[in-house]
Amino acid sequence: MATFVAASVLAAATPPAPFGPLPSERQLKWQALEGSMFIHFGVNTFTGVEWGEGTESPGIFNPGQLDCRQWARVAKDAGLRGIVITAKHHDGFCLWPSPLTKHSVAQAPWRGGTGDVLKELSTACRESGLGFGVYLSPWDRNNPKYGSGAEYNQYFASQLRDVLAHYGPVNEVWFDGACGEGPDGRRQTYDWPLFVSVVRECQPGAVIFSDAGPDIRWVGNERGFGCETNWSRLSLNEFFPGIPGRNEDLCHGQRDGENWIMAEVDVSIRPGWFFRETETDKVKSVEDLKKIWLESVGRNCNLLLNVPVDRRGLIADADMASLAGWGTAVRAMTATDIASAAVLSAPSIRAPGAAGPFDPKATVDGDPRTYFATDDAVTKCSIEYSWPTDRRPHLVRIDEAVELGQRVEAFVIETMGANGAWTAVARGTTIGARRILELPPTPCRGLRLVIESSRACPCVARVSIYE
Ligand code: FUL
Repeated sequence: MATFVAASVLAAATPPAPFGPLPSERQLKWQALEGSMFIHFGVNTFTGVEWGEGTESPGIFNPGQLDCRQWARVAKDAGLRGIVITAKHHDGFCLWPSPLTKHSVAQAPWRGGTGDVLKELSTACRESGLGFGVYLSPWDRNNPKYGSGAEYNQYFASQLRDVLAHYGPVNEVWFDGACGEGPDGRRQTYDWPLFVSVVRECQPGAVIFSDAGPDIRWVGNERGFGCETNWSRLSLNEFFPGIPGRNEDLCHGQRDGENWIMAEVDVSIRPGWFFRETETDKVKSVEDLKKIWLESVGRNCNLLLNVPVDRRGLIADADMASLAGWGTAVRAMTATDIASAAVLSAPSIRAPGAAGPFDPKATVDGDPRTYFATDDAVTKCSIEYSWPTDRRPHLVRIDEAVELGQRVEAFVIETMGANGAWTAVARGTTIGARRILELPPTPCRGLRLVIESSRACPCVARVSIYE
């Protein structure tokens, strides 16, 4: 008999089988960053236009006080974990001394033509433990080869190699889908498979962003939100960079998409992507940034918050003030997690037992690799957190164990009042890497996560209940 019990517990303790497409190592690593800073900087900073024409003189680029360590400090204080810089925007001006063109910092008065923004920024990011990413626009309004077909594609591939080979680890490569006219009115057909292969060869750890992945996708808007129902899935064979008319799909993901593709929310702290003095009174407020955080990081997306550097080469005071206030606010909002001090229970546990690996404790142990799970056949379940005295949680965060795929489709957060009755206080559909929900400010003695619908047995890695 004893042998039989041990054997059946062992059998039931088998981990759940993966469901649907799964994230790669590089995707998992990137997802854990949650938020990064985007920096648009270049000749447009000095002309005030959004899309330079490629005819700007490198002579205008002279950010006399440029300090990448300031950028890194501001990003870090705001709680962001990486920086992605426009190494080259559509105007073709290169922020590094590219040997392949004369349209670069090497022709600028800045640092007497010996400056290299990518070198200074990659060093600052490494020193501060931030990820370092690059935006390299394939659309190049300066390069005479643009529009030539294979010749320009080879040129762009060499330029990519140049950027990816000389500045240490790059964690994100950002491809804009824009494909306009070159200096002589010609358009280019981009060789995406070639560009992707160069990134894989030079920086196998870097995720590649575009409307069509192959690692992470655009969220379909530049206003700072992900959709409430958001699958980290997309059938890549239906998409290409710059694809028109699919923004809804990009926002929601595709429930039955064949590839694992999480969304990134890119949004600017100012009305434009590049710095303009005239927009300094329109810098987003701490409240605006909090809303963006809840609706991006809190909706299974990573945030890429653009903070354009000014003509001095510094982040301006107004932007710094909003970012610092926002960082402080998010830290305060998430400082007190009362889930780990709660008494935990769940009516249905995979392989129940005193220290079962799939026990609800896994949701509060601070280890993203452990998770609560139910038996394979159980797709509705709940986990309850209770306290001996009244608590006032204002925010709940739930993470699925996405290394096993995305499963949950509908859930409710209920709280228990002093009279012992349960009331639904928040609802959601998908969870994914993380879902953060605000709660009404009513006291409660218990809170439970009720999963109403899941496509396979739920696997919950984390529940944080912030008071
Ligand atoms: C767009 C570009 O055309 C904008 O200038 C900006 O860089 C934005 C992030 O991507 O497609």
